[in-house]
Amino acid sequence: MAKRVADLFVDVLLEAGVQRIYGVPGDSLNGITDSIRTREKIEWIGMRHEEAAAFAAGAEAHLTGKLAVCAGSCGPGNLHLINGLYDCQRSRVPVLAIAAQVPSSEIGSGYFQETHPEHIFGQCSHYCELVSQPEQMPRVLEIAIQTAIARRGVAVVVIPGDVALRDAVEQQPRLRFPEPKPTVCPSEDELSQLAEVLNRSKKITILGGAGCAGAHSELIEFAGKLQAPIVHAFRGKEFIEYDNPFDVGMTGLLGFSSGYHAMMNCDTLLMLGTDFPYGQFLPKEATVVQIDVRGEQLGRRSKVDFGFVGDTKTTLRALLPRLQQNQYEAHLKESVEHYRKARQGLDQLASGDSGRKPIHPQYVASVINKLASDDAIFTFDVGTPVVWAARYLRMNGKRRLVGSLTHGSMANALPQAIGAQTSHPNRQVITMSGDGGLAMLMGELLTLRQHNLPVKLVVFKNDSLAFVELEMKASGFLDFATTLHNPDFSKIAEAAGLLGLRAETPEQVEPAIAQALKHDGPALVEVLVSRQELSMPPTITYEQAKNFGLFMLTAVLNGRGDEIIDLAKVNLLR
Ligand SMILES: Cc1cc2nc3c(=O)[nH]c(=O)nc-3n(C[C@H](O)[C@H](O)[C@H](O)COP(=O)(O)OP(=O)(O)OC[C@H]3O[C@@H](n4cnc5c(N)ncnc54)[C@H](O)[C@@H]3O)c2cc1C
Ligand SMILES: Cc1ncc(C[n+]2csc(CCOP(=O)(O)OP(=O)(O)O)c2C)c(N)n1
Ligand SMILES: [Mg+2]
Repeated sequence: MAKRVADLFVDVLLEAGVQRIYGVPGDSLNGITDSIRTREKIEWIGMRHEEAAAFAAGAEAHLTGKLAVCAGSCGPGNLHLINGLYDCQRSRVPVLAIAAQVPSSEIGSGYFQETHPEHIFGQCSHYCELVSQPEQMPRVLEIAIQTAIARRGVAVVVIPGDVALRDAVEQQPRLRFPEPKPTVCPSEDELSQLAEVLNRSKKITILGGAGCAGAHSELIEFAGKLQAPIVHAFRGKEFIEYDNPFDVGMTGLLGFSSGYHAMMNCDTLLMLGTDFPYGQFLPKEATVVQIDVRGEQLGRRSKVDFGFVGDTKTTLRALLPRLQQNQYEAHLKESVEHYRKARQGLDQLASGDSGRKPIHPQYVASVINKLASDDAIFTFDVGTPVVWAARYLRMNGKRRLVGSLTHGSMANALPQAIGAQTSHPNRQVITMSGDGGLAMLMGELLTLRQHNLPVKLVVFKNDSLAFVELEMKASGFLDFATTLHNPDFSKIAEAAGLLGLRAETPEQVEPAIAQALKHDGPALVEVLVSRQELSMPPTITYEQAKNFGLFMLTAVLNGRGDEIIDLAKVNLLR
């Protein structure tokens, strides 16, 4: 039998090392799904919603660094991919989306289910092209894959069902898919300039992000030479926080006061591989030096006095021999001491021994952190679980974090856990799910059972969209539209074939989570946590809140009344 375009399509995916496709089938995808049916080395992972398929592929790509694939049928099928694909694109993970299209002869007629995926996905991809005739294959697919890998992001191939079923013209994939791994270093002149700036600074703070991945030892040596506290942006947490005597926590709305102060009190801020988006938390007066592998990132978030294109590891290696040992210790010492105190304060909030309801979510997070394995993969919903993950999950270089941190979409945790568990069958995968987030893509509980994925879900059940409620309060709005009338999620889990458990009091939390983690299969623990955990400090009036603006929100998120005073002082006494 002649090879069909769909077969050639799957040949190319195999050549690119793709092991699975997350998706929902449909008539227009039949050529491709039928070709996968006959292959041993590539698997179809059926999901219940295409958005979840895109999130799952994104998590796989984040964790492996390699291309992952999702697919949707024509019209509504691939339209459902969009939110997950935006997340993948914003997080810079290599994902290929296969968007099937209506029959080629009908395009432009307003046919049943017709949409124009080239326009729809244009905004959330680096490459998005229609295969309108067999002669374009495999080239279009090969370019798509190479683009996703090289530019780290989304590529979309749109293919009408009938084109996939036609005879292939080319018979073999032509390309291999080299992943570019160049070392990028600033020039000799730039390195000298950089060394000169750093050598003459006393109070240096490093803000490191996800671009520091793989450069841990260089970063630590570098900070030691500069006596520089290291603040991390959230996506850098998993790569920076562990085995790090210079760590002073995160900054930003959810950050620690120590991270904030270390940035505000420095005279030179060195931004390394970060796209930390909140300009309000960047110092205005300090000299700002930024190093990023992408030139277009320089100066995006703050003024830069010196900007250099380089990858973190290569640049730091080249720079280290040019640096003198900074003799000024006070800035580092003060920042580390501040961090120790801030950490202590947060740990105190994570108590669960009162025996009284409601349960503090901080306690739940600290139990997850304590009981999780050394190489657990954590996913966490956008909502207050983001706060608890940032503050209570301790990294060690093996544990991994997956969130929707740049796109900031709800309902990410469960589908990302599916991608994590499918691609890492021997690792423990734990979600920190919001009750709002879980309900949004709850159908994916069925995917866990269907594919026997032993994901453990911990649901922070606060019967509200608590994060939004908090933002409303902090901005002086009356909270509205945030109450959730929830079912018993443990019973829903049971009905879906998972182990379902419930913790109503603090002493039930640890046994329930421990039991779920031991369970040989998927499990869900619903924990009834307090709704208004991060409440407004009572001594602050609305008028004051207005004046403090963002600082107020930070203090509220911190959950400790004393912090507002601290931040107010910094703000007002300048
Ligand atoms: C509800 C909510 C609240 C949040 N609150 C906070 C908060 O309080 N604090 C916070 O920090 N974040 C917070 N975030 C996350 C925030 O939105 C950003 O996603 C995050 O701060 C970005 O982290 P990053 O800079 O490490 O990663 P990215 O945004 O991914 O940036 C990485 C940078 O590194 C560069 N890079 C990549 N590889 C290399 C390399 N090898 N060498 C050099 N450069 C490289 C990239 O070009 C990019 O510029 C929140 C998110 C949500 C959803
Ligand atoms: C898809 C989507 N819709 C709406 C929002 C706005 N939003 C951010 S957090 C949040 C509440 C999340 O609620 P839940 O999952 O219950 O977590 P909680 O904050 O209550 O812990 C909402 C509605 C969003 N980020 N993404
Ligand atoms: Mg909630």
